[in-house]
Amino acid sequence: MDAPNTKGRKLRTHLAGIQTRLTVPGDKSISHRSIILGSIAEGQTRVTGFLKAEDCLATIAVMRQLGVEINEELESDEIVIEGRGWSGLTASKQPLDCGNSGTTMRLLTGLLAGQPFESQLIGDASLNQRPMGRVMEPLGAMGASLSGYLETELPPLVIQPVDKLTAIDYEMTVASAQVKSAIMLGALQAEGETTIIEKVLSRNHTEEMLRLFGVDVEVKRKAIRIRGGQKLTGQRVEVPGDISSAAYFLALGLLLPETEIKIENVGFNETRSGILDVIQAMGGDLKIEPRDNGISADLTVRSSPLKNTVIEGSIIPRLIDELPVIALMATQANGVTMIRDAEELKVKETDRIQAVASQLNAMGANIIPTEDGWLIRGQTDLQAADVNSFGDHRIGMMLQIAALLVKEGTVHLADASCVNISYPSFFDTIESLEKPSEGIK
Ligand code: SPQ
Repeated sequence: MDAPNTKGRKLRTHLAGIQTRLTVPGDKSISHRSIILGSIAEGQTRVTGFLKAEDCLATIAVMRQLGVEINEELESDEIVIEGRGWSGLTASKQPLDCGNSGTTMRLLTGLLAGQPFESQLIGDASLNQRPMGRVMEPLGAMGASLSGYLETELPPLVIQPVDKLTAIDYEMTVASAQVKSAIMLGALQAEGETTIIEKVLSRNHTEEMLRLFGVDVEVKRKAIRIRGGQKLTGQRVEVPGDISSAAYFLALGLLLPETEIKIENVGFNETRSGILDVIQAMGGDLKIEPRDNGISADLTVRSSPLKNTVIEGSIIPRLIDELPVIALMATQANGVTMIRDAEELKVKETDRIQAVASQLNAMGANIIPTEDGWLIRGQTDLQAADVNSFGDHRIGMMLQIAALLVKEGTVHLADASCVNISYPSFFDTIESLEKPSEGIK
């Protein structure tokens, strides 16, 4: 495992009055899945718009270790995967390093549970603290042989081959797309038909992409049915911009005075668009222009006085990764915002409930962390401070947006290079923001 990359950075501060348009890099969830599904498909898969960031590059490296040929076409900016089918993967002599990526480790656990060789999955210090029991339990019920570090449910994980996997009926205990996806990848290698019942819907990229690759997945309300033994066929995958990356610029456009920001070609999927509902509930000026491709939209935001809101219940999985920057928006709104039912934030790359509260409070915010969210007092003046991302890309990027609201002094971010996990060009885009004379055409 590589040593963590912990470079600090003096953040850009005090920005006002910008009119700009930009694009954000490809969707992280779809990029991971394009590599994993392309690898087990028969034939070639070509991916455009792939996110070349540390998490997705970890998925590529792992699939290469399992014998898959994955090439970058420099001229066309495509990733080309020579699919090996379900039976074409080969054992890796070395452990499979998932880096910082929960998606890589959990989806790979589902895939490797049905393979006829032993695998070891390792990760960095953050990933080693993230719960894997949530995938070990349902896959174990299918007959998979999985063990965690020293009999815990934490990584590293060892996956032993078994004679066969058997279909299960499973009611999800957490709203998690990673768990749901791991079960689906196991189910496709199992005898019989697996049923997954979701209490609260989580992002549905795996269901949608399995269908694209020719798999019959039945989704009726909260029940997913999937038969074992189905093959995947190589496809073309177009990855739209990541709404989780766009979220930082949506917040910026709303919070900065005299500002308009248009973000083009952002992935538009009902299971991921909770932040847009929240912006509207807070009275934000947001224009959504869906594109003809049916998968993305152009989003335009303008400076707005925001009002407080309550965020809870079934919307939480639809905006879980955006909650740190939504919390920042709430520090500038009128009144107290309450966010609850978000206890999953405690088991992300860091404890995001504590990280958001401690770092924004260090900048002058008034946030009370709770067991499952925050109480956030609005209209607080943010001031310069030394802050820390704790190695969590979403905390680091949120703090940079907060710094742009600071009028005086220096904001230093420890562990700034973690933005490379999902958005390597983030600080370049921040540096390029300026006030053009003509505005958006
Ligand atoms: O991959 P990882 O590390 O879990 O990344 C995060 C993120 O903030 O980028 C969470 F920390 O996103 C998850 C997301 O929270 C990506 C994901 C997916 O692609 O399936 C699903 C969500 O996690 P979960 O546990 O709710 O399924």
